Amino acid sequence: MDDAHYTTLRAVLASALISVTLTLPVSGALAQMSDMKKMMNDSKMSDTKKTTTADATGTITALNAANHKITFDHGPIPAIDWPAMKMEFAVAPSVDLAKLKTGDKVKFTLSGSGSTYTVQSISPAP
Ligand SMILES: [Cu+2]
Repeated sequence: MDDAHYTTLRAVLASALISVTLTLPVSGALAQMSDMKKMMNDSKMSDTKKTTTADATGTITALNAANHKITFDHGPIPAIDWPAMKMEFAVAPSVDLAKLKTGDKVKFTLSGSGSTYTVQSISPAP
């Protein structure tokens, strides 16, 4: 083998080595990223698909008519695995907030998914 061929062979080997060392980690990272994207898409899709409805009881602690929101001090909601807490909800347009007042004890229905639930109905608690 003359010098020129040897040099060419070394250059080919070196570039092959470099491309192997560079390609492996990059393609590995890309595969991980696409896996993560797939997982994120899957969880997003299942979140939007899976709408849960739950009944609850609570006391109205605040009414926000301008934004059509209501705050309940509500009891545990086993259907969606929630402990008792005080929190604000968006209220469906069909619900008339004008009939309600702070301090009212009510039953209400939620529907939604993940941590985003909307109040679908409100009625006086017995
Ligand atoms: Cu809550």
